[in-house]
Amino acid sequence: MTKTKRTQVAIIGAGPSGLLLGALLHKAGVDNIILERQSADYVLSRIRAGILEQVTVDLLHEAGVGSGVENHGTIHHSIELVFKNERHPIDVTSLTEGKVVTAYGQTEVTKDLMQHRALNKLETIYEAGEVELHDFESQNPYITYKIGDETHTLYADFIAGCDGFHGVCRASVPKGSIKEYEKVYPFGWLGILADVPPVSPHAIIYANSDRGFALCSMRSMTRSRYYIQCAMEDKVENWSDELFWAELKKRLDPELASKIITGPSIEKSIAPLRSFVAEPMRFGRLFLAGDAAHIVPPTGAKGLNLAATDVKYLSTAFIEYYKEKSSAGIDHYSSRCLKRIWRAERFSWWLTSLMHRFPDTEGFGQKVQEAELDYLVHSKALSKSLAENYVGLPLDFAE
Ligand code: RFL
Ligand code: PHB
Repeated sequence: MTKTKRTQVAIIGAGPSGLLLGALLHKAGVDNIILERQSADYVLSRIRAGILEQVTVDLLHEAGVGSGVENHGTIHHSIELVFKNERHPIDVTSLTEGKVVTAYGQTEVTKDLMQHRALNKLETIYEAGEVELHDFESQNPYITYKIGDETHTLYADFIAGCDGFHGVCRASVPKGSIKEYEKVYPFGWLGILADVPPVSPHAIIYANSDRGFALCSMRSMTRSRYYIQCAMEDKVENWSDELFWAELKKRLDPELASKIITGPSIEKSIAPLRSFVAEPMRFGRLFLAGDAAHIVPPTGAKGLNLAATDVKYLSTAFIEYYKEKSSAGIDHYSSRCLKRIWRAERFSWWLTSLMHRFPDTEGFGQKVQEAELDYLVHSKALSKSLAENYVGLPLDFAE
């Protein structure tokens, strides 16, 4: 038997993009249903982002889910760069006239948004299989999906593709209608999460060393997140906790290395590094948002923040459509987002290129990186450029 439902905006994907879009639309009285392939527990088990720009924190407040980040987030006023075995603080706040970033995990953001959805009795259909999009170039798009063996149909005015890089939405667009730009980096990040105090609770540390990149981050005062650059084909099984901690310490300056508190990992995973943009982000009544449309390498912490600004523009466009009967926001959605996305793509590519060891440049590449880092920490102009991109360019920057 086929079961049918109807909503104003059908959202595919219950990651941060889909959940935040759902919350912003609900606040404005726009009806929405989320279809998610995985279970809620699985979505929460993926350990990803940790650093939120002020724009993202403001959006969480706007959506009515700001109390978690307000009460449990940690404000960062600076970052530190390590190279040639020395630490160099960059005072981000003074370089940006008062701006900060907040350390607060994507897992917590997702949990807060899920709780808000449950509290407001908003429908999220988890474990929806074989999601297929139909007729999104027409006025009457719909989605079919399976729950167990049963096929269901969801009719909607619009479909929001918030289903990440490997989702079904971008893949449903005819090849001739979409252009994809991609760069795959020849290494990955091996990350671990451990219940130990962070070595640097008030600044993320980005380290360039001749053994490769390392990053010291945190989730709270008792939970740390560390990453090291690894070979693309490396496997988690090759890295015991002991090996990981030893390698991390070798990539930091000796004083910092001596302060690292080690402990058993509670999660360990390898992420590939990629830059990717799909253009445009609208196809009739289908709109892509977040990782479904673009990927940045995690250096610079832009992925989740970009997803949040896509969703801000998309929710505003839909709300304008329903409240003011205007399709101006919808028509400008793609070009508005892409301007900001390419700026973040540039920044993430630049910081990735500056901080990692590339197999084809060997000693020369390392020396050039060190010269640029030396220039960066001694030049107010370059430090300011790093700082203003790190905290996030304003939403109306050069619009
Ligand atoms: P997500 O989080 O991938 O969610 C997409 C959801 O869609 C579901 N889905 C489907 N549902 C129904 N039908 C289908 N056919 C479906 N196919 C997929 C998936 O199950 C999933 O639940 O995308 P979204 O919402 O756009 O969010 C994007 C962010 O997750 C991502 O950009 C960030 O995690 C990137 N990122 C970081 N971003 C930051 O802003 N700051 C950071 O500090 C930061 N650190 C990181 C990161 C990403 C990392 N990895 C693992 C790539 C650190 C790492 C290591
Ligand atoms: C993280 O905490 O996971 C994190 C922080 C900064 C980055 C990337 C990831 O640039």
